[in-house]
Amino acid sequence: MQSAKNIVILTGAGVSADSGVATFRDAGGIWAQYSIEEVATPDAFSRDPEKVHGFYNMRRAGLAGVEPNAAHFALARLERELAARGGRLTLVSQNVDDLHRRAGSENILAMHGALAEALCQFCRHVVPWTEDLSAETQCPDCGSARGMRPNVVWFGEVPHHLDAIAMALAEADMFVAIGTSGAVYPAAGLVAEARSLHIPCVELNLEPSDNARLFTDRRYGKASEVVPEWVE
Ligand code: BJW
Repeated sequence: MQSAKNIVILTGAGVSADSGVATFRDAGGIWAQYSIEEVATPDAFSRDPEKVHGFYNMRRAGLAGVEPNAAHFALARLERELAARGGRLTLVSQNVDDLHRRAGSENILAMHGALAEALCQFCRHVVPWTEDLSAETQCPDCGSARGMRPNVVWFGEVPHHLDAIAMALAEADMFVAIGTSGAVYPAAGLVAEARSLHIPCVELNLEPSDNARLFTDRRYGKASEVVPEWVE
């Protein structure tokens, strides 16, 4: 790590677990309590927008009570240290919480969107959003009703910033995945892309992910402990 200058770090729900944010696929995680088909697809939203809004309103409200943990702060510190020695950290986050930003990270590519933003399906305007959404919410830009949705990426939708992620990876001399199960593509495919570029690939997780065998270095434990240790 000390010799790397351009690092791409992919984060998943596990990096926020020690802040009290639920993960998706761990025992008791979000997908054990809610059906993906009922809350996290465009079809679900067309069928029953109030149910989908209820799911995301609950999670958005929950963000007000959580704080970044030592892993988020360590990554923000690493970004500043790399910048000071002429390098760059690109933080590719699958998380829709805003804990990386609140910890001080700046170069964040939020590939699955943001809970604290709303998207108008008619005019594609994205606005910061901290209140509840409902099927009646009007777009503050075009005035349309019934078109506002959480600005998150559902199954079957194309994640954000894919070109920027590919460019950052092409210039990286190290790839790191933190707290992600490796179950969801295209994020789960980044380690294979990184390996094809012959750069070191590090997994930091509570336990081996689905992709663990693809990494050249692995460290297991809670993100709030393992990440600061790795950054030191
Ligand atoms: C800790 C810890 C601690 C715990 N410390 N660690 C068949 C094959 C291949 C692909 C597909 C396929 N069928 C369908 C697809 C595509 C589909 C997909 O991948 N499906 C799979 C299920 C198979 N993907 C898509 O649809 C994506 N779009 C797409 O493919 O578009 C086509 C396209 C792509 C590219 C170019 C052109 C076209 C979109 C995926 C959208 C995912 N959306 C969600 C919801 C976001 C909104 C919301 O929050 O509700 O994103 S699903 C959910 O999973 C969320 C997460 O970002 C994502 C990944 O989850 P994550 O972060 O890995 O969490 P967990 O819970 O899975 O894992 C937690 C990890 O933390 C674990 O490893 C724990 O061990 C660890 N952990 N505590 C450290 N304290």
